[in-house]
Amino acid sequence: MIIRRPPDIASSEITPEQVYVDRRSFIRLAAAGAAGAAMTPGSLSALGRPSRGQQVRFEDMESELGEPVNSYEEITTYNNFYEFGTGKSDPARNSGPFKPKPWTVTVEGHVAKPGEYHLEDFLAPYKLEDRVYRMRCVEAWSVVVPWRGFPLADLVKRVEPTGSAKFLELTTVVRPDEMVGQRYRVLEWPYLEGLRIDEATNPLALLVTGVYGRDLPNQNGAPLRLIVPWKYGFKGVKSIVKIRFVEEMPRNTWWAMNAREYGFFANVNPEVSHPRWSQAHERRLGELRRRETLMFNGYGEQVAHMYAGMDLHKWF
Ligand SMILES: Nc1nc2c(c(=O)[nH]1)N[C@H]1C(S)=C(S)[C@@H](COP(=O)(O)O)O[C@H]1N2
Ligand SMILES: [Mo]
Repeated sequence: MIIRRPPDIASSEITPEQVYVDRRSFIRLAAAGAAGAAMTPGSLSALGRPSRGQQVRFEDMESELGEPVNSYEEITTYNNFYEFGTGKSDPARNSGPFKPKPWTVTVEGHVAKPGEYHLEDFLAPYKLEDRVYRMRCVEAWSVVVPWRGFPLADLVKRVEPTGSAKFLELTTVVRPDEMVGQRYRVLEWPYLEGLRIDEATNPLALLVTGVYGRDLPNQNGAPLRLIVPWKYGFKGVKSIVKIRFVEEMPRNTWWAMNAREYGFFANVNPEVSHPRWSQAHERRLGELRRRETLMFNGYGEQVAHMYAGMDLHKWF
């Protein structure tokens, strides 16, 4: 039997999605309704971007590379979230009983201002933005998503890391009663992920609370998840309960599981194959053709400098 929790907003309100677009948002209109269609890859030029106060439908947005967003349906029915099962449709099917409210987030470790917060208090200082990001899964599929969230950098700044804080470790909740996949040891629970502190403060790294202008559905990591668009999708840890500032590189889940196949950095790199398949191409959800995978998922301009001098074949 399929048990699904009703969404936060009635489905009658979902289409068309309206959003009050802010100038800081990394979103732009599709050529159809926009002023200019020519965009240089990766540029954040204002050309073709909506002006402040303009009402925009999420369906009409594009990524920086001019790719249309995937549908809400695609984004919320084809997921990886092993806490709810290993199949792509398992998270949507099995996450109904999960309760993302109330929620507590703990910030601890090498920071001047640690704390334990109700989610509402945790989020209060930050301004949410809508940003269209491409996501590339290590399994060679990709999806373009209008996420809603705020830069992880804003949080890092706020909690005042000490000199010993070299990495962040972010941890998913453990609730086998509500997360049927956690009753099996397919992975070590809790799922955890890590970023180096410079990666965590890169303006692209986003703490996400919503998609398509709505609260995250359970299958996408309600109520709080990470999105690091230049890295493989598994870095985007879902349903976060703890953010710890540490001195040592955290042993993230997939690396701990299989160090030969998954590394700590997990930067999207078409030149470094996974041991069992090439990473040179990808299939966008909703398309049949193969697309070429771009270095750093197309975000090189904003992130390549962080890895200058590193051997990316060794640090994959
Ligand atoms: N806690 C947790 N977070 C997770 C996963 C998971 O299994 N458990 N899967 C990861 C993988 S492999 C991917 S590709 C993305 C998928 O995010 P999406 O379902 O929103 O597209 O979530 C990541 N975050
Ligand atoms: Mo993934």
